Amino acid sequence: MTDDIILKFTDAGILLNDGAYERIKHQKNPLKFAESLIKHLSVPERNIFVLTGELVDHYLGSSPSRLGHIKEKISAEPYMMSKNSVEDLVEKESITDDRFNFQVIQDTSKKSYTCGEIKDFTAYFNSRYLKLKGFLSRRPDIKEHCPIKDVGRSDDVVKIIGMVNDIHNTKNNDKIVEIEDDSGDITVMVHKNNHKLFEMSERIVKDEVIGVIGSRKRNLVIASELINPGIPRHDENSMDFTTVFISDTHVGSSTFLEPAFNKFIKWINGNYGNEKQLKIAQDVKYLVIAGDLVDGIGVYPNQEKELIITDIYEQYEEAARLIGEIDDIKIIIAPGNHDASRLAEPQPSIPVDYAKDLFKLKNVEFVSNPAFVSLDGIKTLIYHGRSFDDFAMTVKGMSHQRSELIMKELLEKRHVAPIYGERTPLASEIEDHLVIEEIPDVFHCGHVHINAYKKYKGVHLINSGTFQSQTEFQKIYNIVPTCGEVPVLHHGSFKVLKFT
Ligand code: D5M
Ligand code: FE
Ligand code: ZN
Repeated sequence: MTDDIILKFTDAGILLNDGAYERIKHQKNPLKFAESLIKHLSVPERNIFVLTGELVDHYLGSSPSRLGHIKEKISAEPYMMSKNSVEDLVEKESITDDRFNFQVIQDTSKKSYTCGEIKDFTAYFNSRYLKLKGFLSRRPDIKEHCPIKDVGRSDDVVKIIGMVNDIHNTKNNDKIVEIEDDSGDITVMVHKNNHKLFEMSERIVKDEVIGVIGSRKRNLVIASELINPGIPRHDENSMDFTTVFISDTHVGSSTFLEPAFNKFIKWINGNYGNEKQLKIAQDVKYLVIAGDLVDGIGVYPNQEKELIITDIYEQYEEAARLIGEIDDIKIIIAPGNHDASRLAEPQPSIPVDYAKDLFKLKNVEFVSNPAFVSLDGIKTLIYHGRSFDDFAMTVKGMSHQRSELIMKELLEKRHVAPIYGERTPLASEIEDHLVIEEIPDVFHCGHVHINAYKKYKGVHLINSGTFQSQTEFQKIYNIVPTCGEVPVLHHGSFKVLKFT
């Protein structure tokens, strides 16, 4: 029954949020109710909508004329995600504190359901293709593109947009990129002697969407330009406060550096550090935690040998005890691959059941991975960084040590995890939530346990390292972590404070 309801809506291109699903499920005849609701919503083709509980309420209590309003409301906001719905689930005294202007712009927690049908898989890639093609189509250089199936009809300059199916080198070491769109597929060749272009082609990954300008030669397109969806240079927003970025604390692990973390907590509360550091602490308004708050259990073989707390609930209790010491600062927590959230990305926020004590803290907000939030107008894209493993392993010149290069590439590709089916588990839902829809002021990641920073086209790319010393697993991969080095944006300028 449950799946039947979801299936009916996904067939009509409608996503249900938790509230909507609950209301529909409790109708006398849920399937009949679903059918009549879908009829009234009349979703235009190719658009994906999120049906909220509030809209179902409107429908339940409305006359047909009121339904017109519902239609309007949904149609106007096809991709809008409403505010974090986690608070609906917890009894938590919410703080109405005017000092903070915290807004969730995009959070996928409880917003996405998949019925697990192969159809979802197609819908997922269609959604990705259409969104990324949208960015490319706005670029003057590739605006006038044609469907791949029409390439053979003209010998002129070829301009196409496609999703990458495969990349390999020929015997001569030229690059071959197989791309497809919704009309067909074609082989693109990049000559090794076209040095600059070839270098760019080395950074192409499977399943990203690119634009190609070139000329046709028999059944090949010889590329002269490769185009990313890209980002324009971003104007900086002014900031009269400080935001602190951490990740990968791994509470519960025997390698969690509690003394360093305690120093950090003392500093953030204004009770530790030299004069300069204390001055920074005074202005801290937000603390962002980009995943792997706890070490979790069973994440990799023999992990339990390195655990001090072997119960996930107790790990979160301990995290709540430590973080609960922080006063007067808004704390935003996203999950990582060690947290108790679903592993497939987008990861919904940490489930309430696992982290009750944390949820009770009045100054803590929980968001998904990835999440897009506004901190007093500073737009911050939070992403744990699991896809960095795929980039480090498969793309020339990329490594865990230089994650800022990967972050730059993700921004240009407008997707936080383009490679499908490798190390990063992705949920094939009917909408691709991993597309970077809006340009952030700050792109904050973790996962690699190594600090990194770069200002790219006006965007702060920050990797916040770790509070965990090297594990046995990381020894095998030769990953040397930077521990207790905390990046901050102090009135817009980047600084690192050390707590080791
Ligand atoms: O990741 C800790 C570190 O280990 C980080 O630098 C990434 C690396 N790592 C984790 N999983 C993998 C896989 N599967 N391949 C390669 N490198 C990996 P953490 O998420 O904290 O365990
Ligand atoms: Fe980690
Ligand atoms: Zn991680």
